[in-house]
Amino acid sequence: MRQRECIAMLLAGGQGSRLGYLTRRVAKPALSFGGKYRVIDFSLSNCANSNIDTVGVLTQYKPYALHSYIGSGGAWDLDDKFGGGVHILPPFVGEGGGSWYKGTADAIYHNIDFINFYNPKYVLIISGDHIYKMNYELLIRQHKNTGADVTVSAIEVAWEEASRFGIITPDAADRIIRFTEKPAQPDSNLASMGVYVFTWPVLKKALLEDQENPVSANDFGKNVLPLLLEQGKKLFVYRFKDYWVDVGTVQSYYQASMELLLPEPPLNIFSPGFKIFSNEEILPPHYVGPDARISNSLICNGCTVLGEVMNSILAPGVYIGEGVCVEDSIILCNTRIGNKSRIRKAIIGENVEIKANCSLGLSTGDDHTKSLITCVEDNLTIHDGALIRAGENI
Ligand code: ADQ
Ligand code: ADP
Repeated sequence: MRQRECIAMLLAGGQGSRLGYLTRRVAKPALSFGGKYRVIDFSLSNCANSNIDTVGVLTQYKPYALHSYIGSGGAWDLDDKFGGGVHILPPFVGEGGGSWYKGTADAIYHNIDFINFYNPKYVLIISGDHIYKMNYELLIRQHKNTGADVTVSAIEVAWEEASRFGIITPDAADRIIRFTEKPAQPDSNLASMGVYVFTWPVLKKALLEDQENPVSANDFGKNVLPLLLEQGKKLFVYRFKDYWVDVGTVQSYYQASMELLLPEPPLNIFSPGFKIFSNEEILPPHYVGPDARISNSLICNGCTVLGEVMNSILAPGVYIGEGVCVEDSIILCNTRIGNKSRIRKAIIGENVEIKANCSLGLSTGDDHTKSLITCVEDNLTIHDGALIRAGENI
C-alpha cells in the first residue's frame, strides 16, 4: 500500500536568473553551497529529518546536473526502501510536444496523477532554492490543529526586502486576510517562504479551477493563494523563527556562504542532531602542503592546499598552488589555482583553471571596488598573468 499521510513536492525548476554567471550551466538547486553541499540538499535533508519519505522533485531548467546528483535519493536516506523515495518529475510532454510549465501551480497540476497515486491527506510544497533547516512536522502539526485548508510558512524580513516576496497580512489569530505576491508597496514584512501545506482535496480543486482561468499565470503566490482567500478558505500563517535564506542574488549567495565562517554561524552545519546530507563524490582526504597556511576556512575532501587560504570556502577537489593567496573567496568543485595567483573576494565556478601569476578581484585602492564581488563562470581557463579587476564577471 502506497498511501502516505503527507508527501512533499519539491519545486526545483527555476533558473535563478539573478544569480547570473553562477546558474548559467545549472539550475539554482544544483548550485554548490558551503563547499560540501548543493542548495537542494537543505530541502531534501529537511524532508528526511521530518519523516517525509516520499518526495516528487519537479525539474525544468537545465535538469541534467540535478538528475544525476539526486540519483536514487539514497544519500538523503530517501530511497525506495519502504515504497517512498525521491521521484524526479520532468516537465510534462503532451500530445503537442513538450512545453515549459507556466508557473509553480501549473507544474503541480501536471503531476496530479503522481500525488493521487499516494492518496495523501496533505501535500507539502517546498522549493529547492532555500538554505534552512526546518522540521516540517511542526508545520504539519499546526496545519492539523487549526483545521486549515492551507498553511503558509512565513518569516519576518527586513522592510526594504519585502517587495521580493509574497507578503502576508494576518489577523490577530494568524489567519491570513490578504496575500500579495511581490507588492511594490508592502503593507507588512511577513514574507511567505514559498513553503506550503495544503489539504490535498482543497489543493486539487484549486489547481483545476486555476487552469480554467485563461488569464492566470498558474502561480501559487500570484493566483492560487489569492483565489482560495477569495473563496473564503482557511489560510493560516506558520511563523518560522529560525534561519532561512533565499539565495536569489550573487550578493545574498556570497553573504550566506561567508556567514558559515562566523564564530557563531547563524546556520550551524556542524550540529549533529539535524544533519544536512549530501551526495558528495568519494574523494581522498584533503592535503595541506608543508608551506601552506589556512585560517578560518572550510576545506573539503580532495583539496590540495600548497599556498595560503584565508576566510574562504574550498569545495571538493580544489587545487591551490604554491605561493597562491586566496582570501574571502568561494572556490567551487575541481577548480585549480596556479602558482602565485592572488584571489580576493571572488566566486570561482566549477572546473575553472586559473593559471599562474593571475590577479583576481584585487581592489584598485578606492573603497568602491573593495566591496565588489568578482565572479568566474564554470569551465573557463584563465591564462598566465591575467588581471581581473574587482567586480568584473567573466
Ligand atoms: P519566487 O522565488 O519568485 O517566489 P518562483 O520563481 O515561482 O518563486 O519559484 C518558486 C520555486 O519553484 C523555486 O524553487 C523555483 O526553482 C521553482 N520553480 C518555479 N517554477 C517552476 C516550475 N515550473 N517547475 C518546477 N519548479 C519551479 C516564491 C513565492 C513567494 C515567496 C518566495 C520565497 O511565490 O510568495 O515569498 O517564493 O522565496
Ligand atoms: P529569479 O529568482 O532570478 O527571479 P527565476 O529563475 O525564479 O529567477 O525565474 C522566474 C520564473 O521563470 C521561474 O518560475 C522559472 O522557472 C521560470 N523560468 C526560468 N527560465 C525559464 C525559461 N527559459 N522558460 C520558461 N520559464 C523559465
